[in-house]
Amino acid sequence: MAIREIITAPDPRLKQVSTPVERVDDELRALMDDMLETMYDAPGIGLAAIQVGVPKQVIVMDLAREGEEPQPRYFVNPEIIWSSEDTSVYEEGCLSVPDFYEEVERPARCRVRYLDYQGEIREEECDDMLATCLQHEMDHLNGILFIDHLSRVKRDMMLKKLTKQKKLQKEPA
Ligand code: GNR
Ligand code: NI
Repeated sequence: MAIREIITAPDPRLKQVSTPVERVDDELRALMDDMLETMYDAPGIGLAAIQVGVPKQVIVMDLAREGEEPQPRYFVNPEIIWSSEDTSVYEEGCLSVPDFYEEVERPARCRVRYLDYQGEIREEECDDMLATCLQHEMDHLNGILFIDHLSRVKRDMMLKKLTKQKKLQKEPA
């Protein structure tokens, strides 16, 4: 397993639309293992493959709280097959948008069909943090960041600060 570099905005790679996986094999499981390790190291509660530069429909997640048993989850080729009319609002963050947190409104519940770590087809009804995180990650697979759900003014201000931050990191002290 290896920790991979997480891409941060603004970066054109984060706008790519990810393509479906053809086969869940050992090579794909190695990617999922790396993604999980990268996510735990960050730390974060979810990660989409495009965040490490791989435009495949792969998501890893662990919503266990500190001190609880780890609960790694893997979603390959996820499809949301139903979303609730009622919505909920969560304060979201993103490893690709470091240090910014804003409230985002999304369907409160959804039903997802996906392939698991073994390549078995599964369906699950999601609510609460699982619904929010899954929709956040599915957005990544479509090249969308949580800041794309905010007003243009807020988004542009964040992108400007992120660009400035990147410049400062590149320049010698
Ligand atoms: O670690 C993360 N926390 C989080 C909090 C609220 C809503 C979504 C998330 S996902 C984020 C990790 C990440 O960037 N996944 O793409
Ligand atoms: Ni994210």
